[in-house]
Amino acid sequence: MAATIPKEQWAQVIEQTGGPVHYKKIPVAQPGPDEVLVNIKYSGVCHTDLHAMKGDWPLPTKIPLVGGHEGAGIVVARGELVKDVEIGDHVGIKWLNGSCLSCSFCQQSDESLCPTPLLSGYTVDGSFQQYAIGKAAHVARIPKECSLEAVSPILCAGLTVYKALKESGARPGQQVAIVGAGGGLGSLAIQYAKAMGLHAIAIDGGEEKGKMCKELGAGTYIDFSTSKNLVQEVKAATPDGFGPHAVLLLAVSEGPFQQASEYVRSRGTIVCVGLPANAFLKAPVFDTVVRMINIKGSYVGNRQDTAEAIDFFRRGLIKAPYKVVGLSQLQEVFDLMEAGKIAGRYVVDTSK
Ligand code: 8ID
Ligand code: ZN
Repeated sequence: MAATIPKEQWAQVIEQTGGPVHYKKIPVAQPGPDEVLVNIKYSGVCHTDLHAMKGDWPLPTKIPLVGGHEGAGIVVARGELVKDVEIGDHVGIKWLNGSCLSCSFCQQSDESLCPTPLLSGYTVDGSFQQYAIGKAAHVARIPKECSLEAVSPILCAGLTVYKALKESGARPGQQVAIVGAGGGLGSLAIQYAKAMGLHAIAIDGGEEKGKMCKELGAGTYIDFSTSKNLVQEVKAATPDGFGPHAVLLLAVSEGPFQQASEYVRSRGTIVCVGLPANAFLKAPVFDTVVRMINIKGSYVGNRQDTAEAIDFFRRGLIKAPYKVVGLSQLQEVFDLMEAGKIAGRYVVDTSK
């Protein structure tokens, strides 16, 4: 057992859908037989956390709710069935907190498709607190050489874009358009794309995000807020003018989901990742058929994808910018996020 586990802790609690978050003291939970208690040190703030607070999706959250699913910390207690996670291990609380491990999806390691998942910061309390519970089978294993603050955004943003790039089928040397490239997922997508030998065409709005995308390694930056002809510009950014082999849709607005089929290359793949509220996908059937366009979704990743995404980070291949603020400032981060003013990721420090 770790030296001291307090009875109470600081947390950010959503008391009603729509928000805001309340910074207050709540009890520390005890892990069940197959669970670990993690002293969360840092947690990235994902746009999903804002969707959860606002009630954007057709899936209700638990209320009251402690959000957060990019929590990096240290195991301080474990249930009696847990054998392969030790007290003192560095682990991550990710979106998929637990799954049944026995349905036909879990059996094939498609855990994110489990019909009875536990979702951190959504259906179970997540990482915007100092002590969070995770199912031992699902906590991400974090090597001790990784900085806990820098690795935290990998636990959702990094994992998700790494998986989406794999799902896109794009091969080294090919072009991938990243829509929403200046956000949390996008900034990491540029880095993973580069590490995987892909050329990134970054699309987002504003000069600050443009500068960041170029610094992260995007060959081209297209500003959707000023572009006169985005479709033309995306195609022109590919050597033969036929458009990118893949498109990662990470934006939190519906427009780009309708537009991607206009610039994706024939036989190319559009991967939907962003989850704007009440949004629908639309593409012309004619183009989809005669240009053999693939349109698919990608949803986080499994435990193996998690280990791989973290290993890219451990090897020093993934360096995306993040800003650290206190957990007490979470509402301010949500306000900036809502206004589209965050370039990269914010990480909250649970000690402040
Ligand atoms: O597993 C999944 N599929 C998964 C995992 C994690 C997150 C999905 N998500 C979802 C989130 O719920 C959210 O809907 O991905 C979306 C992006 O999350 P994020 O990266 O954490 O959000 P952000 O940091 O706010 O970045 C969004 C970016 O989109 C840009 C914004 O400027 C911002 O930089 N953007 C928008 I809004 N409209 C755009 C447009 N028309 C656009 N960029 C280009 N074109
Ligand atoms: Zn997330």
